[in-house]
Amino acid sequence: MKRVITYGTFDLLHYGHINLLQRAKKYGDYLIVALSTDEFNWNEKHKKCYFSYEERKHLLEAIRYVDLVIPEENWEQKLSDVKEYHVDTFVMGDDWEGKFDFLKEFCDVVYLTRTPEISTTQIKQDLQK
Ligand code: C2G
Repeated sequence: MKRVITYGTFDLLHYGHINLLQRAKKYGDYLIVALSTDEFNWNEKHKKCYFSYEERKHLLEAIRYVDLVIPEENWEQKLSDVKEYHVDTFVMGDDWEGKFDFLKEFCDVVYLTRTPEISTTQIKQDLQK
């Protein structure tokens, strides 16, 4: 079984996220999503989520490409996650290009193109018009 992992906040969930998850799943048979906790988002990413961790987890678990959702609690857990979950491929959007190349000695590292023209920031701005 080929295992894939990706990380993110996924709030507000949109088709750019779905595109990423759909393409990430193609690299294996089992896709793990490490979902940023509310605390991690607030303290480290300075993001205030609209949906709570549990609500975002519920949404992700309903997506056919996702097999497991685990909490992302800090920036440093990626290597231990790769080892603990026997990950073959680490996937992120290319806005993170190069940032996780240190994992290359432990697994494949793939950066996928972001879906243009959609972001949570854009959604919030459009809703205020
Ligand atoms: N994404 C995408 N296209 C978009 C928006 C997002 O492909 N239009 C991808 C991002 O590149 C990322 C994933 O969807 O791979 C999740 O995006 P975010 O929830 O914004 O995640 P981020 O805040 O980048 O957190 O430790 C890594 C971080 O947790 C990543």
